[in-house]
Amino acid sequence: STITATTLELIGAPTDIGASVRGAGMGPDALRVAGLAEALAGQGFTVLDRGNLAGPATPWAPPSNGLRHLPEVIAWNRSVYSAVDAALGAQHVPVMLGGDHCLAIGSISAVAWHARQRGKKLRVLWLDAHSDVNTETTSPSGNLHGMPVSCLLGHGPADLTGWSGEPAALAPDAIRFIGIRSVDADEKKAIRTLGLHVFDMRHIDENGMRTTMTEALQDVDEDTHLHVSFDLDCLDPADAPGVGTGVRGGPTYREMQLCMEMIADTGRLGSVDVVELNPALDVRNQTAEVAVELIESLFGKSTLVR
Ligand code: B3U
Ligand code: MN
Ligand code: MN
Repeated sequence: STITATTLELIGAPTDIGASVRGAGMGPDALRVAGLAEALAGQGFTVLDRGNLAGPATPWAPPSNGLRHLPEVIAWNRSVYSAVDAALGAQHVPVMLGGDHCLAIGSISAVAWHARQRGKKLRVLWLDAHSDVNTETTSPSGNLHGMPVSCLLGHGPADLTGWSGEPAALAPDAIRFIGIRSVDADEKKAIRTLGLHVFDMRHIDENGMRTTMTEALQDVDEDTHLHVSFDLDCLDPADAPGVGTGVRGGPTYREMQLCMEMIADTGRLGSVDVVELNPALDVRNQTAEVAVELIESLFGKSTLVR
């Protein structure tokens, strides 16, 4: 697999600016404490830990015009965009350590720009309990971590769309949602209207993770840049309690391991987000440790021989 010759860049984005619960800003360091860099280096990768990006503090202000902390969310995403852009420009694989999921706007916008430059098709796997496809008019909370998909599809606030150089960073059929089980009423409408490909928990329960991932990875080929946006609340809270908005009934540790292994098997993984880890709510850093083990599998630990 081509991935073995790869340099990985860990990019910390320590903020809870788009979240509904505080604490995700401690995510990058919790992943470091759990040994992420050492684990990946142990797999034979060159790992560059770029440290943590800087950005504005979280004011914890109420929403304004349906959006909380919009200027600060823009500032953090600008930093994420330039760090991910630089990593991809150096032919490295960026691993953005959140932070909350609003940061995927900057991350995936940079990925979309580079994929287009390289003449690659982009496939995004959105591993999440939530569909994150609210807008400022539909969001029940105003929290931007519930809106990144809309922004990437070109339907968010003007200041958070168009960053990839196109009106939409993603076409609706470039994204696959896995593990979804908490969708607001207006999000359901958006999913139907846009024709988004959602593999929800019922689908996984009825068909199993193996079939689900075979479907989600269909048409991924040598011309595909694969991006994984891993919201840790995708996992069942029994395995991953350290998240701000856990939802019962998610994939188990074992199911998620298979999900990651099947992604690794494609050999097309080009960029990753690891978001919504909330150490303030975790139990002895267990969720960070689970995340490290799953990321090891995502980068091929169980299958590559060296
Ligand atoms: N859909 C709700 C809840 C939510 C979305 N993402 C997370 N929570 N983590 C919202 O606020 O948009
Ligand atoms: Mn999310
Ligand atoms: Mn979520």
